[in-house]
Amino acid sequence: MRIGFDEEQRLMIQAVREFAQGEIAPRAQEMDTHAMIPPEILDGMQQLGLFGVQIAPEYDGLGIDTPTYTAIIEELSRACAGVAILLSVHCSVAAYPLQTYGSEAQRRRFLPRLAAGAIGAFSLSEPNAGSDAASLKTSARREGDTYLLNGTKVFVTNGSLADLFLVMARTDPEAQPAHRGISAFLVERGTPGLEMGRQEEKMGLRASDTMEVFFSDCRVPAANRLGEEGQGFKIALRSLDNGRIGVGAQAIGIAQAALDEALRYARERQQFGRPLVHFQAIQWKLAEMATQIEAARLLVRHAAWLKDQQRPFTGQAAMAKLFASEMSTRVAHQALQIHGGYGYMKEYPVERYYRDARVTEIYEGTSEMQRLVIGRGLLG
Ligand code: COS
Repeated sequence: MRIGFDEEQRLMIQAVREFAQGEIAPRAQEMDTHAMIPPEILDGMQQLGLFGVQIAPEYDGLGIDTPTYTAIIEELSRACAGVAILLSVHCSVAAYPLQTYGSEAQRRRFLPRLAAGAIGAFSLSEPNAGSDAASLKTSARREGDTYLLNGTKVFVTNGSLADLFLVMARTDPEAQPAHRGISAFLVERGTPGLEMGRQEEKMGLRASDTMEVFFSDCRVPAANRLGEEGQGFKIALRSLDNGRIGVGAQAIGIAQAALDEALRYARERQQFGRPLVHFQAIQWKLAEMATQIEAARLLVRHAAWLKDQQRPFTGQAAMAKLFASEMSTRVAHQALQIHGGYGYMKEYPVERYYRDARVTEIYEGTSEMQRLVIGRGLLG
């Protein structure tokens, strides 16, 4: 595996860093308070080509490699983890499965739109199907050259903004095992019967929108089925493998921001007549945080590299996501501790990093599910 980036990759990452620090970071607190991402930020992302960052050039994307993509997600996340997950979901679990499993006609129809800034979403979880995703109940009944979708999806990231939803629904209720009865569909915003439910009020990651989505006799053309009937669960799991690389990168960005703030604060804050950084107890905390971040970064980049080499990456993506997310929570915890009482106040950003980090241990597969995937890999 090559570590480091060439000139072109570095320039792209630098451009995203400048945008993230110049335009996103100053508004991160406001986005957290008001639970929204201002349209100017989405416009800026569009101008940088970020919505097409991993889409192949023949479909109007930038076709950027996955390690560089992880660095981009990290830079966005350092500024605002909610903006980072908007892009990660769009790229990893919407555009990627479309590019990987879509017919040429589907790719030509949808990918240039996604590359130009139409936003993608992924709808798998249901009120009673979370970790046990194969037990989902949303149905897709074939009627002529259409399918009729009925059911409820929850925790849909980008729900209120998305133009295209990748939806997993059951086409064969009798299939054994049950996952072989699940198929994947591309559902466009505006399709009658696709309705938005409530916007979730979250502890963290508040800039990112998380919606309930209802399908009530939602008629979708058969031409919008992604892959074969019964292939939907595999498409979902493969998309999540990819998504876990993005969430790992997001977790690293949050941790890096927490470390940056802890370092800045520890240099300024004087106690017992000296800046905090002069105390070895604080230096050790900072050293531990930096080491953990670096380890997570290498795991994420390695999983990304394996994916680009067309080699199996399920286990490595699970390891990267598991380690990076738990690391991010620990690092944000220590950054808050270094801030003492001020860390608990809204005036400083560390309390936001602490809230934002926590969900990375939960979504796109909990830490327990990552351990299960890794364990199964070990057992063959
Ligand atoms: N990529 C593609 N296919 C995969 C896969 C992967 N990473 N992992 C498993 N599969 C296939 C298997 O080969 C199997 O297919 P066949 O029966 O045709 O051989 C099928 O998927 C089912 O595999 P398995 O029996 O291992 O599935 P389980 O129901 O036991 O579930 C876990 C496996 C728990 C790992 C899976 O359900 C999971 O990842 N759950 C978490 C879901 C999640 O992340 N939810 C959050 C979503 S964010 S909206």
